[in-house]
Amino acid sequence: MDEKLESTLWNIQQRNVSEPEFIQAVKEVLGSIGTVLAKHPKFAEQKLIERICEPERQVIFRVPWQDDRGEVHINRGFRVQFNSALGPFKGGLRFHPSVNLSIVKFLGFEQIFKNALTGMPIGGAKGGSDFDPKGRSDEEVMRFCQSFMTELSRHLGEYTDVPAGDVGVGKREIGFLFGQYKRISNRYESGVLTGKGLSYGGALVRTEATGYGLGYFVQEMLAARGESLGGKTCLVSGSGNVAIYAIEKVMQLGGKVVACSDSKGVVYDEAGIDLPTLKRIKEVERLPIESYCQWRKRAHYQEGGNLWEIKCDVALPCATQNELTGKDADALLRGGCIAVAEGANMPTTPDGIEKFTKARIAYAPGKAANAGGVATSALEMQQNASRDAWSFEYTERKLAHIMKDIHDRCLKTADEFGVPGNYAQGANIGAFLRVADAMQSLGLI
Ligand code: NDP
Ligand code: 2IT
Repeated sequence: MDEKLESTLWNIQQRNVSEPEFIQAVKEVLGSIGTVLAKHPKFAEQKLIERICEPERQVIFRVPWQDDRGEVHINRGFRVQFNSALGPFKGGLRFHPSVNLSIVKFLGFEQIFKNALTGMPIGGAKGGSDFDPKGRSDEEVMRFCQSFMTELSRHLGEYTDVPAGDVGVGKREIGFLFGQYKRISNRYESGVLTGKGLSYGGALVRTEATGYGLGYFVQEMLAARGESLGGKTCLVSGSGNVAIYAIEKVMQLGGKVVACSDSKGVVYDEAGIDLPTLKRIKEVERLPIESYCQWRKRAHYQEGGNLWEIKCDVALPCATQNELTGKDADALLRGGCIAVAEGANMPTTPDGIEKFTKARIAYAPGKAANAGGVATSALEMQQNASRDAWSFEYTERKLAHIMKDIHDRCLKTADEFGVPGNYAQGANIGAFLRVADAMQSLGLI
């Protein structure tokens, strides 16, 4: 990083001292744009970096709710509306006990660039709460969502800010949130949330979109190196929405996924993960991954195990931030891994990324590889705006096309800026250019 950028980063660090994840995300992006600033000195003169790194608006609020026994709980709600130069704020909501301002800001910051890469008219945002839905009844989750939306509703709108799901927020939560928004606003404003159920304005393929999009991205990455997914052994961390549909698409494309995980442990199934079993456990019964082995006797479960020590050709981290460290990267490279694509947001630590880059394997950052989720959210918004509903096949074709486009744009930009084959830099530069151009055109915003 050049001296000027170093000093900009230092200032951003001083202004956000207790936000390590946010600083990590900023540092990663700034590390890519030195050459852009050299080509476009106006961006630096107009303090574009400083402006992009400061959210347009941040809301933090109290969320009181009562559990089934009548006990009162108070959680903290967040919405960071980071950048609306390209379109209404757009990005998911995360319900997990680890949620804090640093995590919401890193996710919102990444979302600006991810959304720019999709080529669609959506700005960047993220929100959530430190509420833990695990072990809570449907009624408790509903009361929490209603209380959360009672405040959040003031800040939303189909032309203002459009949330969706993320960790701990799926169809059930989106249903409760939409129901409360509808009551408060007295409007059937379908486009205010995405990831909705099919009976009330949801779109086909949105459930599968992030994982499917990741599968398509990996296919493109391998094809660019004269390889394919056929016969490749793959690892997918996590076992939530992104992981499940990444496994499904990788298998459809000929790969074999032998292991997945959750926050408690790792399951290894040499014959390949059995999807109906995984879906029943995780989507219907909401059980820990350990129970997979009750149905698949030949599978092994290791509590607290490390997925990345299993030998593979392709690794897809789909759980959470910083889940794949430098040491894990060493283990993967030793095992012969040739491609890593991120389904989660920022799952690889900076030293992990450095190792993959040095080894010159194919490495795709989340903001490119997992953009299929938000891109399909934008397709849901299109359907809502035109009161239309597209078929699964038509929508999936659009998703595949979008992922190929993102892939090709990353490589083309990397070539143009003298870092051939570097998806991380190609993604950062391509996205930054789009956002910076829009911000410049809109005056001092
Ligand atoms: P889910 O809640 O459906 O699943 C999350 C999975 O990751 C679970 O297996 C969970 O295990 C595991 N996990 C979550 N937090 C942790 C943690 N702190 N430590 C270890 N394991 C953890 O979420 P999603 O599948 O939707 O999201 C997964 C990742 O993908 C996140 O990084 C998210 O930001 C990203 N993403 C999601 C998109 C979407 O459309 N949903 C779009 C793009 C990116 P357990 O059940 O034990 O907690
Ligand atoms: O990280 C992400 O891109 C998401 N959680 C999906 C956001 C969205 O608005 O669909």
